[in-house]
Amino acid sequence: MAVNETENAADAEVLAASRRRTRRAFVGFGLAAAGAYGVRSYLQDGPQQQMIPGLLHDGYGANAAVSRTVFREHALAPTYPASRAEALRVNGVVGLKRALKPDSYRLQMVGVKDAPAHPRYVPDVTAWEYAYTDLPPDEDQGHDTKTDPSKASSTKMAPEGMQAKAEQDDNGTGRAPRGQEEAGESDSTLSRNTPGLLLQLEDFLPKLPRHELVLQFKCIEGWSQVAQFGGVRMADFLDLYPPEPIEGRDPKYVYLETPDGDYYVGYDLHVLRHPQTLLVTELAGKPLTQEHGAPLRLYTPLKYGYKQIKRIGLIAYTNDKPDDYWARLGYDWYAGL
Ligand SMILES: Nc1nc2c(c(=O)[nH]1)N[C@H]1C(S)=C(S)[C@@H](COP(=O)(O)O)O[C@H]1N2
Ligand SMILES: [Mo]
Repeated sequence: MAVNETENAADAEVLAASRRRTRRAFVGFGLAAAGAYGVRSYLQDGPQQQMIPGLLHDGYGANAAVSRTVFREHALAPTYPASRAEALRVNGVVGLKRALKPDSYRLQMVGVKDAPAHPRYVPDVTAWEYAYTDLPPDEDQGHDTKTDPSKASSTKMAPEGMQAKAEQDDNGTGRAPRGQEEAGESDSTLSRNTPGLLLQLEDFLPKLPRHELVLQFKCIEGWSQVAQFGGVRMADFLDLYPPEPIEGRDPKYVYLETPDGDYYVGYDLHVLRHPQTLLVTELAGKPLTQEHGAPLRLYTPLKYGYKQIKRIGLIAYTNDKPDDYWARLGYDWYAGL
């Protein structure tokens, strides 16, 4: 495939640059060298030499300095031939427990430069109401009375109590409460009357080059799979909607959240600008399913699975280190590989 070939050429170039950089980094950061070696060989030796996830995690997973030094915007994770791609398992459905009605999808964007001049500007992005169905739209919604609710797929319905609670208790904000799962409400969730853009997929997908990447997906629980992701580069998307500078500079972070606010992650802006960080719309050449994060999820080979947020409802630039679902539950915020 043409895109892949171009990408491989680009990969070779960037890899060469990253080797030079990494060598320089070793001179400057002698202390980090022991830790960086493993990451470096994983990056450069590619698929033949695969790291054991547990080892990566224990050794350097929590070391933000190493992950910043080695990755920056330049080093690339190995890519694989499409024939190596596996059927990615579904893991984690926080924020996905009801099926989103595709027509009601909007991407909230906050902190964008000159937002008020944009045709998709709204004075309060939080006022947008997402609509849900009990069944994924690709499933038969006929009256099948034989369906055993205890065997229902996790996309079908929130537990009854949860939904009832969501309707009553809106804290006077006029919208459903956020953070209905184990980690609770995010400290970074938007307050009412936050202005920004309300984007539809058609606003940006046709404007951005598409990319297919076959990369390794690693969950901190110890499993990894090679999967084929299709979508657009996050870097290209962010260039289309650049940040309003804060004190003359780019903001440091980006906060992302599911439409219901139940799952959320924080990223360093430079990680999202990495050329292999994708806004994913397809998995294994097919549109994402709801459980894999339709219509839009994130994938970056720089981070563990728990940073790969599915069903993105909000992308917000910020200078405050954003809250993060699994960081609240004790995992490392950086989750670096
Ligand atoms: N919205 C949302 N995104 C999520 C999660 C989740 O529970 N909810 N789980 C994360 C974890 S821990 C992993 S390993 C990956 C799994 O992605 P997959 O189900 O597409 O394999 O999604 C990540 N993104
Ligand atoms: Mo995970």
